[in-house]
Amino acid sequence: MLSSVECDELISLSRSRLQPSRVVDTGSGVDRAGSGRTSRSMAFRFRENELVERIEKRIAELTGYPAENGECLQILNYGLDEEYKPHFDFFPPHMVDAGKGGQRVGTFLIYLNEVDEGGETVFSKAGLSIVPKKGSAIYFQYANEQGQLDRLSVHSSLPVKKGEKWAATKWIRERNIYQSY
Ligand code: PD2
Ligand code: ZN
Repeated sequence: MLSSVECDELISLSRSRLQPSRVVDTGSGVDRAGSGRTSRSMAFRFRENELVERIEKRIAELTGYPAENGECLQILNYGLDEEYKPHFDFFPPHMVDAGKGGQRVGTFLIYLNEVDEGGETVFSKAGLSIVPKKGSAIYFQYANEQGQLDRLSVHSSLPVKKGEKWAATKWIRERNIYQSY
């Protein structure tokens, strides 16, 4: 998906902008620093620079969804023992903001480095475990056109046991996010 140089460039552009990751509290709808996610992250603005725009175009070509359906590209950095506990990427249906692209339908996750130990992405119900490989990506969808959500998509990032982990995520919505209705 990405060359080694592109991976390194994403890491160096994001490093100084990392913040503790936040999760949306599915009970209150409040965005908060969450216990299930101990990584640090940042988001590039849509088409922020030439590299980000090129990656956004590539994701659009591969998924068939227009780049405008993609949320801003997020960079995740997990240090030792940091993880992302099991979760769904889609929103609880009552929290979907219909004016801003609607529900999430798929996730495009790119690995930016190789982790010395740990850091696998695990789909426990689907029986899949993916070892991060620099420049490679996974893509999974969890919503169909009837708005049905696939609970087999529950997934996590296992704790990093040696080294660190870098990844880039593009969450894809059912509609354009950047145009208002
Ligand atoms: O970094 C990962 O492997 C991971 C695992 C689960 C990323 C996400 N979810 C995500 O970005 O949603
Ligand atoms: Zn996820």
